[in-house]
Amino acid sequence: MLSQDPYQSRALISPAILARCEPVLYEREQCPAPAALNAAQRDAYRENGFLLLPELFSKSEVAGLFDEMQGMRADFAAAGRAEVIAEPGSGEVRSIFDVHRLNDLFAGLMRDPRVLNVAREILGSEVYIHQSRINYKPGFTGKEFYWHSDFETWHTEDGMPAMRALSCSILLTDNDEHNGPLMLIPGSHKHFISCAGETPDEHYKQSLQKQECGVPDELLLRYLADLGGITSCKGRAGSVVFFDCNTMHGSNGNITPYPRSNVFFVYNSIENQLHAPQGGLKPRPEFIAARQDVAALEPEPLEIAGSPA
Ligand code: 6CS
Ligand code: FE
Repeated sequence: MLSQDPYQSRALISPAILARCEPVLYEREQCPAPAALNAAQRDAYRENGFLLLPELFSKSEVAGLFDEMQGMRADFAAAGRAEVIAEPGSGEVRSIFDVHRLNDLFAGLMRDPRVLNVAREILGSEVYIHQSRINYKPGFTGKEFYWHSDFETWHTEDGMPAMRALSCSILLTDNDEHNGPLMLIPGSHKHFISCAGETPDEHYKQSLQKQECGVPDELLLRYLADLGGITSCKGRAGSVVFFDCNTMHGSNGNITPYPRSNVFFVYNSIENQLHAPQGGLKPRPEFIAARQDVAALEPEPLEIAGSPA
């Protein structure tokens, strides 16, 4: 029976490439926030599916965020909390989820107008946080994040209806060509790659360490890369990468001595709140996919003790 779902995945016999149904970026008239991007930046985001804003946050702001991130890693790893995901093998901290609810400084960061108003403009609506996390990618032991579309997971496993969400990655350390920067495929956001395979129960317990289900077929990935190439998002700490929920991305392992640590806020349109997951899957935990206390975020400038406003 043909499904009404335009983004059916992990249900068909073979992988497929499907059309995107939603706009990438909404018209400025729909935007509730003051204009945050110029015309060239809007065009680049619409065309590529991502945009790098260099050094949006100052060195002193980044120093405060970096110290907070280090403190969280020590405290949370010791406490054995579910939000902490360990690297396979070494047991080093790979990610901490839900940082916008677990830490006041990161709660303030996701409301800062320098990032919140960009999300409101691109998504053309009020927004809330679907998911937040720090990916530590520690030196020597930081493992890769294999190629994937976040939306393929968020639609299939979280019931996110439409492509009206984006990730904001704030670099807390320098991301250079050696230590595993985010790699994105320009233009890939325009095509939905339907994946083969079936979602295992409690898949997140494995996928957040090493994703093997819900990853693109190699031939289709090659097709997207031949079309758009591969861009490594390198930048100094304090820089910010905004990328569409469906832009194909991944990152290599980090064997350099230098960590590649980024905090990610996933802004979802308030019009795009989660439904039930596809195929009767059990909803993922609240720390991975927010369903409770959803409310439009109000911009509030970040205040970090000791750093000039
Ligand atoms: O499953 C998720 O929601 C997470 N997995 C990946 C590989 N990227 C997005 C998100 O952090
Ligand atoms: Fe991702």
